[in-house]
Amino acid sequence: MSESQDVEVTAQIRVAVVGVGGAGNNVVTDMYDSLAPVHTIAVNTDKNALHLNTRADEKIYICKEVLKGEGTRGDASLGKKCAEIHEQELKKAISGYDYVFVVAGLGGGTGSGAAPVIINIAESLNCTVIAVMIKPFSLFEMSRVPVATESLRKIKAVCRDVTVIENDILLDSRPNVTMNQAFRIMNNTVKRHILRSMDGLNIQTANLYKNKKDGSDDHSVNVEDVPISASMKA
Ligand SMILES: Nc1nc2c(ncn2[C@@H]2O[C@H](COP(=O)(O)OP(=O)(O)OP(=O)(O)O)[C@@H](O)[C@H]2O)c(=O)[nH]1
Ligand SMILES: [Mg+2]
Repeated sequence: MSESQDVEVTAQIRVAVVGVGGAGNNVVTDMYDSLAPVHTIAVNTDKNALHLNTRADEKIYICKEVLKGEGTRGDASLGKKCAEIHEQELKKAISGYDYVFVVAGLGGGTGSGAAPVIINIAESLNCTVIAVMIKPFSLFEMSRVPVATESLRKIKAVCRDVTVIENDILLDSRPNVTMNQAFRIMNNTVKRHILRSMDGLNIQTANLYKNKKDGSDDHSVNVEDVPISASMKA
C-alpha cells in the first residue's frame, strides 16, 4: 500500500470523546487544549460550567427544560431525565464515529445519571463504545459512593468495555496534593489512558491530529502521571 493510500485509510477512522458532567467536561477540556486527535463533545446540566469553564469542539447543554441551568445538585435521576429529553440531539452528535469514549466522574447527578443514557445511545449506533468512569474518593466523598456504584452497575450492564479509574489512588501516591491538583493529575492520566487505548485499537493518531490554527491555547497539564496500571481496577 502506498503512503497516500495509508493516510487515506487511517484518516477515515473517527473518534469522539464525550465528557459528561463536571469531571467529564474537565477531561474533555484537557484533551481539547492539548490538541488530542479526537472530536471532543462536552455534555452538562450546569450551564456555567459548560459554557464558561469548558473547552470542546461541541457543547450540549441538557438541562434547560428541567433545571434552569444550575445542574442536578447531585440527583442522578435528574441527570438521567435531562439526557433522555435530549436523546435525539445527543444521538445526532455521537453518530458517525467509529469509536466513542464516554468519560464521567461518578457520584454526582449529571455524570452518574446521564452517562448510562449516553452510553446506551452510543451502543445503539454502529460504533465501538468505551466507557471511562472515574470513581469518587471513597473517604472524603463517602455519601457519593452508592450513587457511583449504582451508575457503574447500569453502565456495565450495557457496555462491554468499561475502564474504572479511582481518584483514591492519589491518596497513596500523593497524599499532600489539594483536591484540584488531584483532579488535574487524574485528568491527565485519564487523557493518556484514552490516547493509549486508541494506540491499542490501532488507530493511527498521527494522521488524525486536528489542524488547529496554532498551539497558543495549549494549556495541557504539566504534571507527572500517576502510573495508569496503578489507578485501574478491573
Ligand atoms: N479525576 C477527576 N475527578 C473529578 C473531577 N471533578 C469531579 N470529579 C469526581 O467526580 C465526581 C462527580 O463530580 P462531578 O463530575 O463534578 O459531578 P456531576 O456529574 O457534574 O454532577 P452534578 O454536578 O451533581 O450534577 C466527584 O465526586 C469527584 O470525585 C475532575 O476534574 N477530575
Ligand atoms: Mg456538575
